[in-house]
Amino acid sequence: MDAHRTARPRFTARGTNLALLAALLLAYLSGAASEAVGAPGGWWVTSAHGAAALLVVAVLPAKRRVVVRGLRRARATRGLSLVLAGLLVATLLTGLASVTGLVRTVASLGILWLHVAAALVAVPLLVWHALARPARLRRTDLSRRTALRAGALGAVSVAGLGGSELLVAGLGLPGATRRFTGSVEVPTPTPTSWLDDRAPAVDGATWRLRVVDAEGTRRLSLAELAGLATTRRATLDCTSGWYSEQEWTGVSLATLLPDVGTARSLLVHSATGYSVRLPVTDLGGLLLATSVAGEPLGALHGYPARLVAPGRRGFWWVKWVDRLELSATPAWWRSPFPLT
Ligand SMILES: Nc1nc2c(c(=O)[nH]1)N[C@H]1C(S)=C(S)[C@@H](COP(=O)(O)O)O[C@H]1N2
Ligand SMILES: [Mo]
Repeated sequence: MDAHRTARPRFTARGTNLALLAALLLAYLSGAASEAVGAPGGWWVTSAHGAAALLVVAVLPAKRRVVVRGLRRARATRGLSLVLAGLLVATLLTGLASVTGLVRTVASLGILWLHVAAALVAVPLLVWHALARPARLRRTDLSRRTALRAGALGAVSVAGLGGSELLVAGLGLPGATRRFTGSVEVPTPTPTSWLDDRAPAVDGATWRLRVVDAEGTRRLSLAELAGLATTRRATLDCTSGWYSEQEWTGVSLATLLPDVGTARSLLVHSATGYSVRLPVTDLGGLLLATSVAGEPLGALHGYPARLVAPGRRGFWWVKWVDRLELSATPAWWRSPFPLT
């Protein structure tokens, strides 16, 4: 028996594929979580996403060798694999463009919007690819050695992230001014709507807000709301990659709904059918705004009333609110992302 084995490469193809899969999983999970965080305390979530992206990059040279060998095999589905590779490279490049701030739009689409879009389109291909070319886990994969290697890679990517942030700041790149969510400041909010829901025509004189609590339903006019108004500074930060800090004037929901009783959540409903559900413990921080920067809300921004949810991402800031309803339903009943 030959005791001498040929020198093994630092990473086997199987090890490379598993490492890349693990890094991508981390990148996807932290990326999805990054879309949900809005309060500054969530900075570590977006930082983890940056570190996961660097992990992916660290595995790429090894993966390139696996790909070059794989392509020689001329499989019928090779085109699909190349499309997947293209989408993932596009995801990395748009991420890099966002971090450096060097490219902010492509064909008038925001760079973070493109980043998320490319990542999402890649998901079905990624699932197919991982199932069609399975790299099976072995017992020995869960060894101390793998754990040490993974830990070292993790430490290197966290250091790399710190280094890249310093570089972006040191070079004075435009990306240095982005918010911890990655969003870029705009002077006024950009009209943004899901599923193309549109401003309904509203006559401010006859419009009424329906407020539903344990006592029943009340109907409040714009004049009645104006009588209770206060002003607060808050940042609207859209997951498509822009943010704007403004003075919002409106009624605190704690004033509108002083007695929550046994209710657990508040449904904030739009005339368009869009809605979100928030925990009642949030009421004190929420505002039903009727003005922004001293002017009544524009039709595209929610006239006559919209939710202001400081510390939450833009999709919570329901526009064209027509009904506030306390209920016993738990707040998590709705997904953290708007699916309706
Ligand atoms: N009714 C309704 N409210 C909505 C939306 C929507 O599509 N419909 N989009 C949300 C999203 S994703 C964002 S970022 C903000 C954008 O507010 P703006 O249009 O005033 O900039 O509104 C939120 N409120
Ligand atoms: Mo948004």
